[in-house]
Amino acid sequence: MNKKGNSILLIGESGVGKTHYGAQLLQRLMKGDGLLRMNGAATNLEPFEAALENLNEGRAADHTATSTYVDSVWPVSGRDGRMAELVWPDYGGEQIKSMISARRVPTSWQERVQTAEAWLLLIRPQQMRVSDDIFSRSLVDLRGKSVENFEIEISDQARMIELLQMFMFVGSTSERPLERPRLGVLITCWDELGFEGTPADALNKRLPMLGAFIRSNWSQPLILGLSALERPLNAHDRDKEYASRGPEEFGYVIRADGSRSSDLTAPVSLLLDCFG
Ligand SMILES: Nc1nc2c(ncn2[C@@H]2O[C@H](COP(=O)(O)OP(=O)(O)OP(=O)(O)O)[C@@H](O)[C@H]2O)c(=O)[nH]1
Ligand SMILES: [Mg+2]
Repeated sequence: MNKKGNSILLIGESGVGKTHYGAQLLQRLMKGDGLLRMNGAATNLEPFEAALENLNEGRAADHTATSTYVDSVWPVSGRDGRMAELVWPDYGGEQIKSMISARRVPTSWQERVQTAEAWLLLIRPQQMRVSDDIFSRSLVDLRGKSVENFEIEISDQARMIELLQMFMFVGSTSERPLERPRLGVLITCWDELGFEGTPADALNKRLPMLGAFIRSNWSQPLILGLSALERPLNAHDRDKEYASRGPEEFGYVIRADGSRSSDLTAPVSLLLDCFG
């Protein structure tokens, strides 16, 4: 068992669903009916247990404090009995935002980038702004606009690309297309997208520049959809049906071919080579 080999660098800005996925994943690992199951004592479960308490009552969990960074260590085994120690983090997503704006990767993050076996990028298209340009609006519509009215800022797609490039630099990845670290892209909150098709189609349609960047830099990116909750929950009002059926009855993954699976452990199992 090699810790270095099995840590996943979870990359996601605030509000993409890191904590809710972590909580649901932890519960599925404990239940043990998916591709991966918990096999031993896990540590540092507090952030996920707190989120699960809320989900059990049919409520959404809180936003994670900006400065938090917790590595939870989960001993897992696959169907064939192979074991691994999965390092699953929870952190305040603003850390990602500040790395992009400061163009600086703190030492603690440099180490995570360099030692991770795989990177898992969580993206929630509904919260990414896609600005108007000549591809989304005709020139006639854009012509009348005064330049002074525009606040010049880098688009959300470009920010994510910037971040990946910073991590690629820090991780000294020089060969192209990249095989290592493996890259997984999870399109989160799939239920709110209302998209029929494969996750790769969704990425290319909603965020074409980011999709093109990923395709041209990684040889085999794994692009999946995820709805950790299956429906929107509120932090204050209880969803009684959710509470009575239990959060374990909810949540799904959209596989690369567009089919749906209730096994929330599948993305991790597919990403980690030791289960491949
Ligand atoms: N509709 C829907 N909403 C979801 C899903 N997963 C999470 N959410 C909502 O998305 C919001 C953000 O989820 P979090 O898990 O707290 O996001 P986070 O990435 O941990 O954010 P920070 O802690 O701020 O970094 C919450 O209000 C959740 O209710 C989902 O599968 N479907
Ligand atoms: Mg969180």
